[in-house]
Amino acid sequence: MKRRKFINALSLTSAGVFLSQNLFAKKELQKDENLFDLKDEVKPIVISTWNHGLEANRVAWKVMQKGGSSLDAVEQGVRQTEADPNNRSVGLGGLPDRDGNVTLDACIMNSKSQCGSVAYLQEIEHPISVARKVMENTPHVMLAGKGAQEFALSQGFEKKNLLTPEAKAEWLQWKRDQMKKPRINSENHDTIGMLAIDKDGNISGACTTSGWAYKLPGRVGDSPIIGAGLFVDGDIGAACATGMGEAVIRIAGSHTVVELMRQGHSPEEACRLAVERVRKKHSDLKDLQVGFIALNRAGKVGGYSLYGGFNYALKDAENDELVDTKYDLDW
Ligand code: SD4
Repeated sequence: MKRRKFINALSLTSAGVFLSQNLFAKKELQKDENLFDLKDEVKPIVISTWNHGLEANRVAWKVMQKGGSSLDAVEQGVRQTEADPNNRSVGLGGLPDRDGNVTLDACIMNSKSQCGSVAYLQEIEHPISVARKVMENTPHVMLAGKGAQEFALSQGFEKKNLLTPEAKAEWLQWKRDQMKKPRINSENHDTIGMLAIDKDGNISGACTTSGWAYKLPGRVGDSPIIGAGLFVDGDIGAACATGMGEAVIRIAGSHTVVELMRQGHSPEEACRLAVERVRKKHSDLKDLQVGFIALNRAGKVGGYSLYGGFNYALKDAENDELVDTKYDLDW
């Protein structure tokens, strides 16, 4: 191609790209305006996974009622679950790995895309608060293992034995049962993921778990991974995940849900499409439970799971309830 022709072709192509980019931007904007009708004031709402979310939501709600931010609300909300010794999958009382060590994963994120996370943290009761300290007091997003524990101690957290006698007894029984694989959702539920929007329209999310019971030592799930277990985009909304973390990581689950909302899908439909993607990427769906919940910036919420039995707790000025999600498969 002669030089002039090449330059002309180039400028035509660039003009085309510029034009289509502009059209695209316009289309995106129109879509957003349709999707998020923000003419009405956004009403605060908090949702969280599973029935332990009911209590946690009430704590979060009180924080927002007193004028606290959604970030404070989700942190305080899930701390309630972390401190509950009767909960076998979060914080104190969580079931250990196959060697009997309780190892915790957690992360937190806000509307400004600020986030913090801890993985494989041991002997600290409130990983969510350590994750928040990582976000606020370090230049990093994620700390793991011994370093995460040392950081927690340096921030004033105290060591505590998290393996309660009851959880220890269950672990020993599991060993006697020849290490059968626990089924997520019926024997091993579950992570608490919480999403909230406050009166100022700020969205935040938190996710905390002791992970897959009797996992291989060193295993880290989706829950501390920004984009997998939790994702927040202040322009769009937020999502979090529960279930088989490996499957959630493979599709960057929570980020996928938020991107689907960006494309114009409702929270429930975005969660359903993410579940569909998990189905497409796995040939063996046996015992592969995953569930997502989502909240958009207009305060609309939804959820969806692969198998039945998943629910989320919802709290706003009028409601305090457990919502069963739609799902694809029966157990
Ligand atoms: C994990 N997603 O560690 C967590 C566990 C969970 O339902 O949510 N179980 O894989």
